[in-house]
Amino acid sequence: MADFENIVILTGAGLSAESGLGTFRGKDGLWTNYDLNEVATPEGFARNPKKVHDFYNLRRKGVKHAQANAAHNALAKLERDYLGRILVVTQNIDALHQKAGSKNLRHMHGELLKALCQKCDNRVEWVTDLSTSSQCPSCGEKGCLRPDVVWFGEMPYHMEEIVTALENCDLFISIGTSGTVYPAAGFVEQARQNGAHAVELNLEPSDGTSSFNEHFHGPATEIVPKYVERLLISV
Ligand code: BJW
Repeated sequence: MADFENIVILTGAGLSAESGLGTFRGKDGLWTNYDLNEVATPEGFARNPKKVHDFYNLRRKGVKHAQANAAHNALAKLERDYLGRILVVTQNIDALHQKAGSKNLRHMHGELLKALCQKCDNRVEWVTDLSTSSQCPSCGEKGCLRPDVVWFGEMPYHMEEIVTALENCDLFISIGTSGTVYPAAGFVEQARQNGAHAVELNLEPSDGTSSFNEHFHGPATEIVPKYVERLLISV
């Protein structure tokens, strides 16, 4: 019998930082170099779709070539070897959890290697550049595709399922996220209200650090494999 039966793991940009993908906040963060109102809101996209496509086309190239790191691999191993149920909820739009082998995974902020058609609502795999004249493979309409990512003011994906998982988990682990963006920033409180033990694994204390029962600070590639080993030994 495992110590914890239902584990929810929330991941953020810090998990992929050591795979060469940038984080959002802080000195070298994406939001230091780009205005999020211009590139990460539906209003910004309506004003200047080319600018938004250029921003995501550049990041798509990086994501296509990035490799999973020791932290992604450790989480995939946990899912394979742990006796309890593991759900990974990621805010990241990269594909590194899949590359590492995670299966029970929800992308709450969408996926960069997919496009969403604003005409027919279908999602399609998309690994090349998007432009204002790209054609939807589902409905054939031109100029209606956008990156399949969740911008500010939009409802994140899978919320019903995530809230149910938070209500039922007995361990909540947050990895590599600053805890500044809602609703993800509120997950720790939701989990704790239902009795879960909460653990923060991050380079530094996050904005919501006082909500957690335990903290481990350091690079994800060091602290995540160690914490996973601890969980696996306790089985
Ligand atoms: C390492 C490391 C290493 C570094 N090892 N660690 C006022 C109050 C409350 C809410 C709102 C408000 N005003 C507006 C809102 C809502 C808004 C919001 O939260 N705004 C805040 C800024 C205040 N939220 C929304 O609009 C969301 N939708 C919504 O709320 O819908 C309504 C709703 C109602 C009720 C229920 C449910 C919904 C949508 C948010 C969409 C966010 N989109 C983005 C862009 C996605 C596409 C893209 O990638 O471009 O998502 S923004 C960006 O931030 C991205 C990320 O997923 C998200 C979180 O960032 P993350 O992952 O935490 O990264 P960082 O950079 O912030 O932190 C990295 C951390 O890692 C740091 O702590 C480092 O120290 C650490 N680190 N290297 C370990 N090696």
